[in-house]
Amino acid sequence: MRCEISRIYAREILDSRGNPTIEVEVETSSGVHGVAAVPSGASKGKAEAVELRDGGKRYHGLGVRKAINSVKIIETKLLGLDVRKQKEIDDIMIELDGMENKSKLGANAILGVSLACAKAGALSNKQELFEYIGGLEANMIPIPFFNIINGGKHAGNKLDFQEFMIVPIDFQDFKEAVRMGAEVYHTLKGMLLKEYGRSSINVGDEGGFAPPLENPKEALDMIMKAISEIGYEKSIRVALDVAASNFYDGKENYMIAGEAWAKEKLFNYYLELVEEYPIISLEDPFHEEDFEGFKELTEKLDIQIVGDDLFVTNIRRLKKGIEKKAGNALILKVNQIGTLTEALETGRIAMRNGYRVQTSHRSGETEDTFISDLAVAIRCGQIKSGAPCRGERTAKYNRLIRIEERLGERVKYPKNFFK
Ligand code: 2PG
Ligand code: MG
Repeated sequence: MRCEISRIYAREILDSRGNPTIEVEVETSSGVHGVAAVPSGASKGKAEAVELRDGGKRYHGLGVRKAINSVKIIETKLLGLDVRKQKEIDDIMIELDGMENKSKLGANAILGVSLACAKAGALSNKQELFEYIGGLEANMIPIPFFNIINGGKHAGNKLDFQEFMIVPIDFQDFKEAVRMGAEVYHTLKGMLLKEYGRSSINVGDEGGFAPPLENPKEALDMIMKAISEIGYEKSIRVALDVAASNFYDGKENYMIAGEAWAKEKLFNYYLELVEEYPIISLEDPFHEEDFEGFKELTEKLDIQIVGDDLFVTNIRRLKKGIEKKAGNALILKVNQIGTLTEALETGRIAMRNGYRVQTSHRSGETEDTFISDLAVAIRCGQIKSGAPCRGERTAKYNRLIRIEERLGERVKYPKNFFK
């Protein structure tokens, strides 16, 4: 099949928050179309690659017409290239942009093209996307991290911690993990309704409930109650994304429920939480420049400590973290860095250095399910894609159900990741 890129074009579509985002189509000479839509974060790391937005009145400044224009510029450089030459394609775009943070053409424009090329490449080869990226080894279904209570920048409540997740660690197959997640989600819904009334079952950006709570322990208690009500104490654990940069005052304190907490107080609070609740993973426990804080907590606790804003899927920042022994896991978000090639390389470096990798969505998502295939392709064993609710979140989990079916006998599950 002829695989030369014959056309690249982009359009403005809406993301799950109702903000515009870019969708890119890559067409090849044999008529194959690869389509990819780009997600967008709300609690972004400062060192993330930059999204190009229009400014002005249209869409409150969030329009992506400038990024669409960038795609036109990119098209002129990529026409005629074999769409399967992913690294070459990504390198051309990196060079064309020329900025460390991709602010010239926009990481949203670049990523859209990068992912759409990968999809067109897979279609050209008549392969599933996960096989195309990961080869025959791509057979591990990730453990889902369901974010069932939302706080921080993802909700209108007073919870400072951003994500309260449940993690099925003991399941027969992915379908069952999804069922367990959904059952706890609905049990929790009933309990919140009873305890806090109707307003407590409103949902946040990632489909989790946003109850009128302030204290992280209250949220965890509700989750534990729901887990035990349904009898899953043995097979479900909990995980937090604190997203601490969002309530760091920029000097020395963390503002929690209106009070200034020194770092030591927060540190000790984590020890207490891990003691009291079956927490297996803590993401962004300290602000994004506190490599030292991550290191101390990783030394102290025998659980997964994940760097999100800390590493921003950036090779340079990850290497610094590895050197400083900060954290023991990387969140992998393709739009934090802007090309598939770089994201894969960051993931590889993490794994090579004994760090775990968790593939992740953004709070502003689309129906695109690229990350489901990516998680399987790199065999990272973990994915977080929000609650088992809302189309843009369930799209990812549903794609994994289909991939699992497709893999048949070849399917593998991560063993002994979490106890
Ligand atoms: C996070 C993400 C995704 P956002 O902090 O991990 O859950 O949030 O996309 O808003 O950065
Ligand atoms: Mg995070």
